[in-house]
Amino acid sequence: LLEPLDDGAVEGQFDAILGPLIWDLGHIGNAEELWLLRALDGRGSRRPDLDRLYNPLVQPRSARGGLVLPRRRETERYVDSIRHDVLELLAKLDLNDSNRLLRDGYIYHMILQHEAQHQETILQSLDLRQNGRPYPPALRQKLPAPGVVDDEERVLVAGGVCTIGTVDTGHAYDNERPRHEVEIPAFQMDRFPVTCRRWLEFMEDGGYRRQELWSRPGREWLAASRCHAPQGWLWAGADGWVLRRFGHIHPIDPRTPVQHVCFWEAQAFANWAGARLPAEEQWEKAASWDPEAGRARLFPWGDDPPTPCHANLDHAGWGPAPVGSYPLGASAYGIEQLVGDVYQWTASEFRPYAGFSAFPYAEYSKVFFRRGYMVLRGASWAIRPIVSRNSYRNWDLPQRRQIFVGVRLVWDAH
Ligand code: AVJ
Ligand code: FE
Repeated sequence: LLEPLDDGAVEGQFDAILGPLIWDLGHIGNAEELWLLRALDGRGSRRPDLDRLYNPLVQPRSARGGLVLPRRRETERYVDSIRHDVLELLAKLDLNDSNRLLRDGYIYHMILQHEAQHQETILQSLDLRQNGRPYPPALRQKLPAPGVVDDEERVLVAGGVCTIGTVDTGHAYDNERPRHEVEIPAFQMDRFPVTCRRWLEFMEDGGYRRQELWSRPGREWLAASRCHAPQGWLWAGADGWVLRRFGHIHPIDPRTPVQHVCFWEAQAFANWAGARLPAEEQWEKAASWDPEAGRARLFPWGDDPPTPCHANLDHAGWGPAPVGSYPLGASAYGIEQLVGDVYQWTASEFRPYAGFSAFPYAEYSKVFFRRGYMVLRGASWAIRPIVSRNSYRNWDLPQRRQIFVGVRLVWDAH
């Protein structure tokens, strides 16, 4: 991801809400050292001076641009030498060990997911960047051809008991446990994520001006940010709205899921549509529950890991794919593009499930509970498959829109 960029782009900070790219790179290596060499093998810190610099709780994102960090070459040498030692140690270890960190390969999966999450952060920065050369990889893979669909179709999810969360100990984060039963009354859900076509209709109907559609904090965000379209949408006069993505200008494909809207915008859109944002349990039931088998699936389509036919993941599209592109990725209820394309905002604040216990460290989830973070569900086109599953919980502050997030609505069933 960093290779096409010059040193100035890698070492500089584009935006106060994200650190410089070089911080993410060094932090990826430092986390790998901490867990895969120090915690697993009892080694001492290789560079004690770096541990504080790359500790995210000591250095909030806004402060990272002001740090004196190792330069690019030195950082690359550091992460390469960590990776070298990690692979050497891995060849000697027994993953069936009774050590809970090692069992089922957990700590390796955690560190792989951690790197993928920071790759996504790097992509968020590159997408936000306004000056600088367009980022080169505009499109890497050919996506499946979309079918013709009704982007406002709704699906009924019958009421009843289902399970939420997971018992998986190989990949899932602590916040996805314990698995528990929940009774969820019937509801209707969008078959697809909200498209740019629907979002444009909201804008043309005065969505960003009609105060009654916005919550009080939403109105405050609207007044302070002066936003009147999703991040990256530019008014091009006679050409209407166009999209700036990684510095490239594109026409807006009305069939693609809207992305880069904050929670307050998602909420106003839901009010405009006479709908609501899903509670995270509603989202998970729609994605995972198989009513015939009476059990939860790992992915919407079943238990097999994602392929490029199931979902737009793994940087495949460099943006969301048109709705109707992934019929093979439908959940048991027939709801599509739950995983892949864009995360979806939920109405739920990030909290622990009853019986939560932090593992392997409190700084992953626990310090973020009940701090005003909202839960995002699903997986974006910018995340790796190893971080995509029905029980995965992502979160961010309600005013954030640099994330690859969109909207999916629910309605009462009648
Ligand atoms: C779960 C994506 C919100 O990026 O802040 C990375 C993941 N945690 N390093 C984040 C994470 C520690 C986290 N999110
Ligand atoms: Fe991290």
